[in-house]
Amino acid sequence: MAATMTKKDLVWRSSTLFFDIVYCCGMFSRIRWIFLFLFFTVSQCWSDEAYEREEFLKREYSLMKPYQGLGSSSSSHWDLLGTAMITTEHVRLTPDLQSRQGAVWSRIPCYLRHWELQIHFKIHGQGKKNLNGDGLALWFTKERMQIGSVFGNMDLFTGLGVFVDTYPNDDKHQERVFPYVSAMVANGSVKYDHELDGRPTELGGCTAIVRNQNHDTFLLVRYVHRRLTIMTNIDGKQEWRDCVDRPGVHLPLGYYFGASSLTGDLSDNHDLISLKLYELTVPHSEQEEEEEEVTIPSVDNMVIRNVEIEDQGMSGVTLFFTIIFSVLGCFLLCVVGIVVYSRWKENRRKRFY
Ligand SMILES: *[C@@H]1O[C@H](CO)[C@@H](O)[C@H](O)[C@H]1NC(C)=O
Ligand SMILES: [Ca+2]
Repeated sequence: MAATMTKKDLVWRSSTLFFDIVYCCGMFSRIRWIFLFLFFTVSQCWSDEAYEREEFLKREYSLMKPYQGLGSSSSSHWDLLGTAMITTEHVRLTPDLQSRQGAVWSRIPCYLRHWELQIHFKIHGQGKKNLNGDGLALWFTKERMQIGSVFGNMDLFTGLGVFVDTYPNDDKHQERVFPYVSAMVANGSVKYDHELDGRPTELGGCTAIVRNQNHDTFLLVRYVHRRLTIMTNIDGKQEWRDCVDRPGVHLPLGYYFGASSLTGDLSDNHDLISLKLYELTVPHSEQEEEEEEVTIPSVDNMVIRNVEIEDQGMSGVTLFFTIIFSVLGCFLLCVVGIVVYSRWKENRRKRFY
């Protein structure tokens, strides 16, 4: 989509520039008509491409402007939950206020085998860097409409979660720059570890500086041939960058799309501008191997890492306090020893005189 837009923009810009040149040279009769013809042919081709893409856009799983009737009317394909609120410009999952949870959930389970979800979102607020939170999540899960601790959704979910985590809870692993995008697939018995920012269960991730940006920010989640791909388009350059690419991801059919967000002591506005779901078509021959039905979400060769075991020995802070207390303890022992010794000496002297 984004690429198509850029191409069109380019055609438009170069065409106006060309007109200017043509006008300047004063030869605007024949050349202009030839060029006009060329221009319309070319732009027609590109809009055809865009039109074809539009055909695959599944409106029943997409959320776009205008949001009239969203959540309330019976014809709406989405439900609102918690603090989620509609304006003309966006669906605000949470405002920049403490302790809020909001979500939108698709009403219709999705039975498409190959799909791509494009999310246009905006995270912004008053808080200084790293004094904001907690981020938002996209879901493709068995459950829907549950308020909870995992970016506003329930823990122990079944399915796929993609997180845009804007607050580093885990201050031991400073090497990671936040906001951080990551993905998790769970079968209903795996907890999201908030204190470790989900590290033990993540399939992969990347840093994504998405907060308080003046340009548009997008995320793409693609699921084709059991391959999960996540890309970001957050620099205002209209190009997709790789973030997660993981084969062997097994997701059942008939789950629900959703988006949720949570604020705690720290907050942000978490706004959704659009969610666009595209059905992707793949050659039939390649589909055969995937005929057997998945009932429980899983990822091939996935090991839930125990991050606590990873860092062996004492952390810097523990070591510091251990040393301080040992030194203090020794010092105290010496003082007590000296006092006791001098008392004993004094007593002995008193006995002699
Ligand atoms: C759910 O996932 C956990 C962790 O990967 C695994 O130990 C457990 O066996 C799975 N349960 C089912 C029912 O597949
Ligand atoms: Ca976090």
